[in-house]
Amino acid sequence: MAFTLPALPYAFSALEPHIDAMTMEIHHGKHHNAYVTNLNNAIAGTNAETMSIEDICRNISQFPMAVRNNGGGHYNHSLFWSILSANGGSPSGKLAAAITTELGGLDTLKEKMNAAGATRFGSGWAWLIVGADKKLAICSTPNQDNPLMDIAEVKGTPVLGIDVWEHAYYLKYQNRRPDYLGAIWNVINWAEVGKRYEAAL
Ligand code: MN3
Repeated sequence: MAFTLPALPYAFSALEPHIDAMTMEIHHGKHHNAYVTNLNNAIAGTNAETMSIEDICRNISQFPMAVRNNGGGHYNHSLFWSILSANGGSPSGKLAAAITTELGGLDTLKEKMNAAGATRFGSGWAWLIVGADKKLAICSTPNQDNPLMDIAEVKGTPVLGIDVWEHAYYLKYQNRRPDYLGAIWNVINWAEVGKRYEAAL
């Protein structure tokens, strides 16, 4: 059972002007597709072929680096496409309440995630997670690691992830990662983040 590239739930141009269509097309069709292909090659003939991508991540220390890099790449990007939307609205319900009580509000959440993304040296991800204590927390990971992985410094269930690899923003923002991080909040799918939050509780 091979992993497959999930279809984007919107057009490449849907997130304009915040994320440009060419970046989306290359990011999804080339970068994510390569992670899927390389993951399938890396797990061919191993017990990972029958595992979910989440379970592979949770046990990643048992696998070679190719599975860590490409399995993380597949999980991270599948989540990333789902938490973006042209009309993302704002946090509501239990998620909105937790953002207020556990993080000090949405503005603080954005500031902390932007700082986590901006200070991640090289390539990686900024994350909003639900920790083992069921509380929201913010962290970042290098490369294609994620907080599900047993090797992660800060562990938890990701509910929102922001890709800070240059391939996610360079065509439009060049070296200005903070500008990309500022703009992405216009296209966060808060209903999906809320759904992931409640599932993680
Ligand atoms: Mn990427």
